[in-house]
Amino acid sequence: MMDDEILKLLRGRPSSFLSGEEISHRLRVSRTAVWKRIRHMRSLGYEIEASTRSGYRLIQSPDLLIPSEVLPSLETDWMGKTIHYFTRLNSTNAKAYELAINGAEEGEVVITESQTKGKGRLGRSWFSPPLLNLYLSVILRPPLPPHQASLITLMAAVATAEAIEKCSRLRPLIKWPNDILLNGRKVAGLLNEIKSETDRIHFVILGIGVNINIAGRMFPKEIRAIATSLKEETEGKVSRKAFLASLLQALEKWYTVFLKEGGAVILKSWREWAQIKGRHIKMTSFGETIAGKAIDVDTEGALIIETRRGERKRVVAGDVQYTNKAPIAKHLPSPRRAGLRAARPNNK
Ligand code: BT5
Repeated sequence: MMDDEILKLLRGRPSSFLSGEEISHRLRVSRTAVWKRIRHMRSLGYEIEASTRSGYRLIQSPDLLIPSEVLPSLETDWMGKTIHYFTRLNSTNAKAYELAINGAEEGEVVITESQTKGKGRLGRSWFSPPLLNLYLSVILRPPLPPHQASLITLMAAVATAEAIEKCSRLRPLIKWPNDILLNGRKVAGLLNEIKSETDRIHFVILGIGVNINIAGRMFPKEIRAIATSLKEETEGKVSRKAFLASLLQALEKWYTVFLKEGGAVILKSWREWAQIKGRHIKMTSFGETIAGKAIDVDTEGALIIETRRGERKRVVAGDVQYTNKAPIAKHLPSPRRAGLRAARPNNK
């Protein structure tokens, strides 16, 4: 990608100008093409000084998720080492699926600055405005049978919760199966899609959306009361780059643990983040409404509910609503938060 290459050249000369002629020569494109890309990068928030005599100089980079911004701070061994970056896409999951069908490898990721058709589960949509949040899809090729695929969803939820805790110093709650809540509101959602045959997974697309720097008032009316962002909860801007690096690191760690040690370790951690045992819940699953007490998740990640009549039901998909209060979540010490926002209980 030309923008990336131009930035690499400019970064190599942090304190002096690089002439348009030299850039065009090195990249084998016209000087007009270089100028057009510089203009485009400025519109994305790059501060680039331009002088007719001396050329270009990079003054400051915005918090963009382009590979040359992200890769230097990424400490993973393989996860996210290839980033397919787009300023706009219909959906990162759709793009990653297409790439995986065409042979993309495990650990390749798709990132975009905005989605025009961000997907939620069951045909729902994911609100994905430009440049504020994270929209990510990871390609995985686990050597597992398809019935273990939902454990990958739980694994991804654990990794996302861990990255959120690290960057916000707040304790998120996982809501079965794939919502991550901060103070009772949804800060992230996961949508995993799988291609498999009877006894083998071909690939899993882990789709993760995290609200990072969006202000609460920018959410559409319908979700304003149920959605939140890291910025809203911590009252400070969060670096998307740093968050992405933490998330990819956590995903690599938990996926490796899962493949080496099996699902039990994932379930143990998931249970700690979800605190679901004993919660009273109401849910709809394939048109059926079920109310009762959550007993646990089983070894395949399905939710076991005991109805009021004492009947046990096993649910593999659906939307959970809690009807009693959550245990008080532990907050990590954060002086700013303790002073300003301690009043809102984590009660959804
Ligand atoms: C999810 O679905 O929570 C999965 C969301 C996955 C989004 C990522 S972004 C990268 C990747 N590429 C994609 O195309 N998708 C994935 P679900 O549980 O069905 O929740 C969807 C519901 O959450 C909607 O019906 C709204 O009520 C609400 N919602 C929509 N956008 C939201 C947002 N930005 N923040 C919080 N809630 C939202």
